[in-house]
Amino acid sequence: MATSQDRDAREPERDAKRLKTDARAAPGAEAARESRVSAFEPQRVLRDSAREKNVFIHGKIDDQEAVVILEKTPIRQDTLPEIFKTSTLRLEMRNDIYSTFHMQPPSHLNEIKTTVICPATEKHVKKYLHQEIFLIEESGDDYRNITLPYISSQSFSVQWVYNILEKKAEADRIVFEDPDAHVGFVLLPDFKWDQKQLDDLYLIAIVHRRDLKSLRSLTSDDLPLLRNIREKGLEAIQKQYCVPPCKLRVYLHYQPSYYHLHVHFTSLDYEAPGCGVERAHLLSDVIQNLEADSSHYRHRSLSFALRADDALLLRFREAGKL
Ligand code: M7G
Repeated sequence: MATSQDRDAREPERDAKRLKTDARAAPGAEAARESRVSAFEPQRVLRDSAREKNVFIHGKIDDQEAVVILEKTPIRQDTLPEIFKTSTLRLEMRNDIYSTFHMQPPSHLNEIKTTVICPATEKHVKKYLHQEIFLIEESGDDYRNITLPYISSQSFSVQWVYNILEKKAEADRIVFEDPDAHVGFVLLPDFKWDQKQLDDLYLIAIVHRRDLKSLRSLTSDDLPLLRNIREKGLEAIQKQYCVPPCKLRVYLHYQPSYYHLHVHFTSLDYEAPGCGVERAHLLSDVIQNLEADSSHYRHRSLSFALRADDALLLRFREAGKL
């Protein structure tokens, strides 16, 4: 049973939760109108998961290609009293000590997180389509000869990143900024996180420098930048959300989807998509590797998984590397 001391210790965390929740409350009708979600005409399900309780749908909004992602969000502890008090219940079955119900909470406790990408490119549609995956082992030379020419011509636009750095979008969501041109970055909630509970906390730190595409771009010259992100990012998250560094997984993706250097901060309790060993590189390991060898990421082989329909996979195949 929780003591009053336990409760006091948890209060800042709860306050952080509540604070964010209240700040994020927006008039639903207005938000829907802005993104024209109600005009979405679904055409096919790209992927769905009963376990993750999400579905990725390809369709159209006013004749424009669109991808819409629907996701049921975790149940917040601070809403439990209200859920039990205000929901309607219908008994499904009862047997001995066991019973199951259909519970219908009021609509504000029953939201579906909705992400809209419109206009969506063919690459977006492919990103979310369920596909067989293959592991690639990319040497430093493979990066320079195969991957770099490909990503220079084919990668997703990073306009959304520039909009954040230039405060043209999501400015009100920034949790912390170090404006320094060399070691500075912007820390804000990833759009996968609705900020309603800390269980699936997910923030990204986006560097101000525009010359760093990915892990492969890094040398020991970038250590001050990486150390700064680790130190100030962790400090800002502790301050804002009362989540200590030992509860966070801090990493870079290789390959990323967006080739502008950024670092992921996710709750250790949350198995974030892309936190597996074939994609996530812990920031602390990256720092140590660069401390030991400035050109570690220039030469070392890096493994990652690619989907069957990924054009980069085709290039590796054509080069006889698969
Ligand atoms: P990534 O490693 O390049 O690729 O990470 P991934 O999307 O395959 O993981 C980019 C991160 O930025 C992801 O965690 C995305 O969810 C997040 N992200 C992408 N977009 C387009 C936005 C956006 O517009 N705003 C915010 N806040 N996050 C985004």
